[in-house]
Amino acid sequence: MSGADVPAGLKELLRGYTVEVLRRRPPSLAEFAVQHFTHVWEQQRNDQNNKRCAGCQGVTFDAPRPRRPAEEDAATAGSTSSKYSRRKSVCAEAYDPDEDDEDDEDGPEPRVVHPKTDEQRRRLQDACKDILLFKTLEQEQFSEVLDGMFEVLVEPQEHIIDQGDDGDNFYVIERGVFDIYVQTDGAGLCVGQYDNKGSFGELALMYNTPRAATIIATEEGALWGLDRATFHRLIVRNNAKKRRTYEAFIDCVPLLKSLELSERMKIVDVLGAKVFRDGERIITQGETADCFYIVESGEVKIMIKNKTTAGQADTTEVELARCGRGQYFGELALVTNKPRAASVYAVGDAKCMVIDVQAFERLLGSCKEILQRNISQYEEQLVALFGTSVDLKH
Ligand code: 1OR
Ligand code: 1OR
Repeated sequence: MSGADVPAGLKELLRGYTVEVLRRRPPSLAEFAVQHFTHVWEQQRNDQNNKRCAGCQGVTFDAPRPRRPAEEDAATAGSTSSKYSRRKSVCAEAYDPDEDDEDDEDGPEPRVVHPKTDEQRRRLQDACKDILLFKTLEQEQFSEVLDGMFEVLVEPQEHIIDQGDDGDNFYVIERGVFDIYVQTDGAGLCVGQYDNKGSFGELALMYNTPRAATIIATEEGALWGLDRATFHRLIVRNNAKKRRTYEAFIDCVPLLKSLELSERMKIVDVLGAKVFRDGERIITQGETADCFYIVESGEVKIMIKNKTTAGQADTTEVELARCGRGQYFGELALVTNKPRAASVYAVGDAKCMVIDVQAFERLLGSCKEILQRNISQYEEQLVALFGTSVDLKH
């Protein structure tokens, strides 16, 4: 066939597909081709639509719901983006954080700023200080995130998110208890709860999927929302960097070996990173658990409180084990739904990846067998060490 017979763009199209195959190594080439070319096609359509609608940011909002007091405040304070309007219809943009890396040809997108009083900013900073998704952001990006957040007051029984809807905002909890419901076979099942801390609503925005769960306030509360466009610009782009940083490391974490590459990448997308100084306590025995750790560098030691023969707690601690690079800890309380069984301290400076309990349950369910097996080993070691037999799992 002569060069003139090859339709324009074909080579680039096939080259793009080949590069993605080599990079992602999908299990099914045909299935991946469908996804890849659908994505390319949708992007071309979006580009055309965006050109037709100059100035439109490609996001359609339904009629806004009635505003609550906090939203009114933000609006009258001159905030610059849409408020708490629920997103019903969005263009299907397939997810690829790598492609999201650069500012588009039209230059950087406008920065969204919701003005806040000093008191609001203080409350916001406090609510955001432990949010894992923000832990790997540069300072500049983090302050853009804070600028872009707006306060949302909620009432008891209010549905913040409904499963199946398109994603509009990401939410950080300032206060309040929120139930997580997942619909299976027509029945809604409460699968978990956020208790006055944490965040939700990231999945639909990260992967352009319908909302995966329903979130209902059980009492009056307060949230901070971040709109989809700002979330994309700051968090999803940062995920591309995170994937590159952690790809090699996560590939050699023994616990995660059995997962598909795409599943391992989903773990990277939601993890946070924390550095602990020599001697710093990471986990406290007896406390309730809300996350799980993998050691990225350095070492940690697991210490358990000594029991006297009378069965009373003693303040001295005994070292049970150490964990180094690639090893995990803090799974026991999450698997057993019990308080932390031991305390954990950094030995020298230690950097850990942190995964919250909801992501742990969602993403590591298929690793439960390995986790259970290791917990059985703890039980055997306990017998050898203390001569006591304990059933840690029940
Ligand atoms: P989203 O944008 O899909 C619903 O909107 C949010 O609920 C979701 O993001 C998560 O932030 C949050 N499965 C799916 N989504 C969950 C889950 C969850 N928990 C919280 N969310 N599971 C429960 C794990 C305790 C797995 C259920 C099978
Ligand atoms: P966690 O969520 O209970 C403390 O928080 C963590 O320390 C725990 O999860 C485990 O990851 C770890 N051997 C090794 N690691 C342990 C042990 C253990 N207990 C807790 N962790 N044991 C065997 C003793 C020779 C003691 C079992 C009670």
